[in-house]
Amino acid sequence: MSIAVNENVENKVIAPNQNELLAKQVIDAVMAKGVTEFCICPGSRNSPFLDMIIENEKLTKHFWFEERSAAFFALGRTRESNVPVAVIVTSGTAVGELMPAAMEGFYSQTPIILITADRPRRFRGKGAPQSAEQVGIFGVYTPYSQDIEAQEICSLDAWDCKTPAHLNICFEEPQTALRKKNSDFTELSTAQLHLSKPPHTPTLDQFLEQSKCPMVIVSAIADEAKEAVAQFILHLNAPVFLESTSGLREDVRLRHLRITRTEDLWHYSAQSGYPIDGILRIGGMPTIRLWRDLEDKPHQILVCSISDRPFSGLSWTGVTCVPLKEFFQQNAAAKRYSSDLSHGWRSDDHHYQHHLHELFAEEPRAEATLVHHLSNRIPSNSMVFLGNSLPIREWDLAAIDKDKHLQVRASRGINGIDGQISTFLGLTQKNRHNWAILGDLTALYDLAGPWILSQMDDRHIAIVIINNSGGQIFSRMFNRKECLNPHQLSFEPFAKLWGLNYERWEQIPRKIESCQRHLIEIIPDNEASARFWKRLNG
Ligand SMILES: Cc1ncc(C[n+]2csc(CCOP(=O)(O)OP(=O)(O)O)c2C)c(N)n1
Repeated sequence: MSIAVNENVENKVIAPNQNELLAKQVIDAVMAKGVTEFCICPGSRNSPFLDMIIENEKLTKHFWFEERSAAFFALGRTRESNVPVAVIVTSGTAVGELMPAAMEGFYSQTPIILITADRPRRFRGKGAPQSAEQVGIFGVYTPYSQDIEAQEICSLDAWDCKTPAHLNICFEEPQTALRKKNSDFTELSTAQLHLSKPPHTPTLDQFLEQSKCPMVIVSAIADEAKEAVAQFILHLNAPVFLESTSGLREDVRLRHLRITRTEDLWHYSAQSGYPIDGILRIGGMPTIRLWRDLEDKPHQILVCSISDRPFSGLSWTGVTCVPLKEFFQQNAAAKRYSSDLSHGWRSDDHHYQHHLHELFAEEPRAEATLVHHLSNRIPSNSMVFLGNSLPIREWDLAAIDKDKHLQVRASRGINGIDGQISTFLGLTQKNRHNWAILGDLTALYDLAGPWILSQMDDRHIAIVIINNSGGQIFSRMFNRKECLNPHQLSFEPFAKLWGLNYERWEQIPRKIESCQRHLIEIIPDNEASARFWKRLNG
């Protein structure tokens, strides 16, 4: 039987450094059980634990990027040392990856402790990026489990120390927590707002009636809905961010409305005379940062989500879940915004794009530049699968604008870095060239994926691994190198293992020969990438 110790408490007072306090309480409770060894799988959600554990010299730390192996390693260490070992993972599929070790630990009576970071409870059922229903996820295999938010007690006193235990820790959003940390308690009213009843979900008509400066974001949509959505945006005439998975990013008809700068977007749009007061999201869950910022802006920004998926991704507003093609065909004659309103912003964005292209020339080995050139050389009509956040961000920003009829795909249900090679191989088509672009850790996560190749008929497959020696998406978030899981591995033996033709590129060749079954390792210059981002976004 699962012991759910803490119930949801509404409208409680939130301390400024709540994430640190909560993390400390959990680590203290775990150490009180004699634990001195931790397997750490860094991610953004579990970051409140990291400094605390790394700085504690009494603790032994093992860094992993692959949660399934980390949990099995903890299992082995626990059996060897006769003392429970803890595994700390981030939210999302990282949690699911602990299941096999939990099952083994249950039947072999091995007391590992599974510590999973989660988003605040108010996100549950919302399908927000990298958040899943984690409470009770291991079922009977973790007879002791606790779900804990700030100011609740973490205790392992009632744990039998024989079977795996699960501690699910709900951290406040990093930016909310940081803002609270840097401010006084006058912020508490905003925090309490988060925990109170969500405002109602506006219909499209209500949204258009109320929003004076809206921005549209189009994320993944079905191919059949593309034309109806394009027509709707054209008529609406409001600035739009087109994610590459929308299939509309390169649509010339929308070019004059397309915004490309996403960094500090609130600030820059307002500075250009267009203070965004409403976001109209169309399609899947947006990947851009702006969407996450919205969590902090209830009652400041009006949000209208129209999707064929039932997830709003925000704790404080819902979603209109409809078949997109029919919905936008019926709503094609929506309100029209004047071009004058957003003229300043769109022209500033144009300068930004110019600067971006200058940087492609000046920083030829920056990762985004390499993605730009790669997008140019990938054959027209290819399917392009983007495996993880950084390549997605880079493709959205830097891929060429020419419409080559690429079919861009990504697995953005819950943003896991697991299973990406296999998903790509499953998506490949016989009548297209198929290209995957993956980070090195993402590729390493799915080393067995190419197993299926020998059972697949002939098709053009190129697996591109951007080997930047670790999880560089975290380079701006963590000061500590170990959190990036740095390494010096080469993928040449991996290609050989699965009979793939191997190429190593430091620059993208002018002409790419036909790739039948290729593994291409791209080696960017990390310093050039850092300079690139700094020069682009200041
Ligand atoms: C299964 C899973 N575990 C952990 C994470 C957290 N996470 C997000 S991106 C990332 C690092 C990815 O590194 P890499 O594939 O090398 O890509 P890069 O950031 O360098 O482009 C991690 C660990 C996740 N999303 N999914």
